[in-house]
Amino acid sequence: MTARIVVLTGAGVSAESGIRTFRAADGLWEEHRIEDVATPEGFRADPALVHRFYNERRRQLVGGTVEPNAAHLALARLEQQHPGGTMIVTQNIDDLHERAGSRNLIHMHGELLRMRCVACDHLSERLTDSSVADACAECGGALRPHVVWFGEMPLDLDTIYDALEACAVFVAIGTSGNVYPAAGFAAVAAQVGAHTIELNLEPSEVASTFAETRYGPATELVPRWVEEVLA
Ligand code: BJW
Ligand code: ZN
Repeated sequence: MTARIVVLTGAGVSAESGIRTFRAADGLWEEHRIEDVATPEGFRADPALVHRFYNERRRQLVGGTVEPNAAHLALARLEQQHPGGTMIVTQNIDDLHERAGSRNLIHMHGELLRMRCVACDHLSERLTDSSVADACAECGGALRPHVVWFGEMPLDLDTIYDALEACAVFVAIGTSGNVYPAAGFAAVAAQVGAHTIELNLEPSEVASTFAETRYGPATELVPRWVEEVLA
């Protein structure tokens, strides 16, 4: 079924679960240079550093200290109960949407709990620390986190643009609008006549491209908006 509601989520949807965002004053980019940990060049220069950066974040997911919050749960309920179809496109590499029950889900920037072979692209599940010594089970090649770094192509873009071009409602939740192509999705949806809504703690960089904006914590705004849609 074509998804008539497309939901784009960013780090803000997981913030209240205890996962740090990128660009806040206490965000991940305050402690790490983007060039070092989120580019293919950074990985080539110091793969051990990049493995450590993602290991720390993976431990948070696997250790059971973070749980889906009311926003993730409301979005899963929307998918189950909205007859028109819902697709979630998340920029997040955590697994909180699937743990909340969402199934029609695209991880456009990859997944922290998977590794990818640099030689043959084979994907494998990873729940423990990774290192430069790890080798692909298929071909013996080196493994890297299955995440999309700057300068790399985001995943499943054809499916995402098909959904954007057919949607009636586009909602962006907890994303700062700094990173493209995701920051341009609202403009694409508006172009085809969709109603566009931004739900965020504060106006994003692309707030002016939305028809409707609401500001506050995701755990309050998202359940309220889902109630309205399902009413
Ligand atoms: C709350 C809240 C609460 C807090 N409740 N809200 C010039 C123009 C246009 C594009 C480019 C350009 N120069 C370069 C580019 C392309 C580049 C790009 O966009 N660069 C910009 C910096 C300008 N993009 C790319 O390279 C992408 N690929 C691409 O374009 O491919 C095409 C191509 C490739 C090659 C050749 C030719 C074409 C790839 C981008 C990959 C991004 N990867 C990362 C890391 C992933 C792995 C990891 O997690 O480590 O993805 S970067 C990081 O940013 C991560 C995130 O998914 C992404 C977005 O961040 P997000 O989610 O918005 O988080 P924050 O922290 O920024 O914001 C949080 C928000 O939440 C805030 O607004 C808060 O207010 C809010 N919030 N608490 C509600 N409780
Ligand atoms: Zn391989």
